[in-house]
Amino acid sequence: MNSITLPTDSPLLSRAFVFGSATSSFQIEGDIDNRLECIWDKFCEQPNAIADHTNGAVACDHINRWQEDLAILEDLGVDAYRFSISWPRVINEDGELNTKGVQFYSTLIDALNEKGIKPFVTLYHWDLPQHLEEKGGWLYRQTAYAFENYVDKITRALGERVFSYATFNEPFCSAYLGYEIGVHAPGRVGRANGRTAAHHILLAHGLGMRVLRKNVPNSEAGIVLNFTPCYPNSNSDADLAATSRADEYINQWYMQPVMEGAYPDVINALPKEDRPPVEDGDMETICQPLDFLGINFYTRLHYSAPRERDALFFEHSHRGPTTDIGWEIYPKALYELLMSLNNRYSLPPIFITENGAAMKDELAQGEVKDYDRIAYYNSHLNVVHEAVKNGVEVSGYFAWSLLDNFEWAEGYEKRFGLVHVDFETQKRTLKHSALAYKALINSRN
Ligand code: IFM
Repeated sequence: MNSITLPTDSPLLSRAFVFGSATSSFQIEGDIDNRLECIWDKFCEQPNAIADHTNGAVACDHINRWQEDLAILEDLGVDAYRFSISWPRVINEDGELNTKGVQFYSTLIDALNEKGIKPFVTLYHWDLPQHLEEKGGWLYRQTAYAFENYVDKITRALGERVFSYATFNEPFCSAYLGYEIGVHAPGRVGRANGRTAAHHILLAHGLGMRVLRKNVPNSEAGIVLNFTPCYPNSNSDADLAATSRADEYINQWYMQPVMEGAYPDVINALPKEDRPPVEDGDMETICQPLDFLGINFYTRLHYSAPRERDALFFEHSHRGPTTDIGWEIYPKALYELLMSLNNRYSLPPIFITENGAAMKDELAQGEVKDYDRIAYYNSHLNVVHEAVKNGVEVSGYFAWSLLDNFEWAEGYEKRFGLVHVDFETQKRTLKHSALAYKALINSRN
């Protein structure tokens, strides 16, 4: 497939629908000498933490090449660019602003606005300053207040030139992958750790939302959650019950507190010592009205009854067909997710803040004919169209990612970009998926 095609009367083709692309600071920036160390710098030093033993020292060298990257965004014709601010680049150890770091984002934001590209900023995309980790990181309640200070300082500096602020990207990944199973930075393990980290991140979200309302009332404010819809491996009662526990533990654990100020019932299945350290007033702080909910979607998973004592469920490996990172391609799960969230919650407008695929790309004669990635985008955008037709308010879609970049524990081997990056030369090459995305964007009236 070499094009992305939506029905001609699709609401996604109205100019009001935002098409964009997304990146994050650690994954693209490089230039680590001009910022504080973050937990990912440290994690990359651990033997075997990263599949190809790389790190973020150079990444896409975006700090030096941002103008070239901006020109690519302009060429694609996107309405918006979603990127994250590196907390360790803009706040010094004493909690005050690093003016050089702020200047970088300030210039980028002005340049985006000049070109009519809306800046969508994520305040935390996993790069916690290492000095805060050394005090306990997200296991330490005070980190939520350090985040509040960071949000206060950076929003005073950047102000309402930013169209949209998201407090966090994928709290699940920071808390569960980083503090519960240890496959992401900072590499800690244990259920109590995971639940504690999640709670402090959610608290930080609530504190951050209050600051956003005060400092930048005319910018949009919200959060980005990732969802991996859970499907039962069979229709047995035991598998169905385990699947619902998995959904509560993986997905609703973040959604329900943010939307309704309560943890899901699965919390009662945890021993007391593994439950999050909720203090009076925390749940009210976490549950702030949102201007938007960002949804990141890539795949689904299957579950059955637990096979070990103390486990809540058993997670199966991905079924085929899969992308190069091994995740099942199943667009219907995105449709079902959007419909089920819309039925269950009173939702603000949704942005699909990430969706995309790592594929085995081949650069040959200056071209990457990634028709498999185009098919992925096509099928997922078409289910978003279906959900909108069926009453879900989706306001925009961001392709993950603009550039091939540092894919966390996978290093540089898994490529998600619309744009191919040669990490030796830093040459950027638009893949055929970028051309298809551009054609879709330009086909609007
Ligand atoms: O690359 C990541 C991104 O940082 C967060 N969401 C998922 C992407 C693909 O794994």
